[in-house]
Amino acid sequence: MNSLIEASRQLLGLPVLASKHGYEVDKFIVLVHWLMIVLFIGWFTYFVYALFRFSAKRNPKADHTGVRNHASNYIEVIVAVIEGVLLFAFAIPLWAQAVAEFPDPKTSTVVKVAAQQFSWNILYPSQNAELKGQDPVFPKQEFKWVAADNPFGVDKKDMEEKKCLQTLNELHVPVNKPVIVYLTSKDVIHSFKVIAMRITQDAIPGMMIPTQFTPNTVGVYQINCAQLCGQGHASMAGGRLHVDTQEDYDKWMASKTKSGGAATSFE
Ligand SMILES: [Cu+2]
Repeated sequence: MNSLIEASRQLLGLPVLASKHGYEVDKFIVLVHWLMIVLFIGWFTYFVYALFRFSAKRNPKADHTGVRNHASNYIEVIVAVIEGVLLFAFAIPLWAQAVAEFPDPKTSTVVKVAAQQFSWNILYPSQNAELKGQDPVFPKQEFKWVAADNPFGVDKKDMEEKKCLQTLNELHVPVNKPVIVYLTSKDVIHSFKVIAMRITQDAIPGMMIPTQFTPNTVGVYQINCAQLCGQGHASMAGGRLHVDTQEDYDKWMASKTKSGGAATSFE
């Protein structure tokens, strides 16, 4: 079964996969495609058959009785059963697993992401050494502090004291460690999509929605906006997820926060 799934992944040309749970998503995509292929071949064959069988030449007089057997009913029931199996045996368990295995923030890389027209703002929690291994601590935030140069509405002084890093379009995470992204938006509805991680989550103004994944391959991956959000929508594909080795990640973080506080960087 697994080699058949793998062969199908290759045949469908599914994109690069770099997260732990992603294979299960691919498996589901493959199964849905198999069903679609079978339906396509079935319908197309019937279409060609109908062109000849019911041509005006062969049937000069209309038949008002129509279909006399129940083949189409049986086929519909079979297709519905297969769709039910896909939903209850694959899709729902996949989702239930993602919810049940929500990682512990203490042992995860936790970031807040605020989407805006047309980029991704990323806020890291306090990098103070004494806080490592504890629940992430973010700077104080207020709606009234939100401004063009302060998308998270943070208290800048508090941010400096807590050594919190803010970046633009550049999300670094260490490999093989769960990542929790708390998503929101500053303006309209966006959608945070990292294809290589097989995650997509809407970013909605006024809400803070968590999404999670565990990257398992070092590399640089594109962050896309999957919700048409305005004229510059396409440029949101400029977001980059850097999956680093723990060593490289520590180096990057140190280089950004070494200035001793003012750890805000807008690149
Ligand atoms: Cu967008």
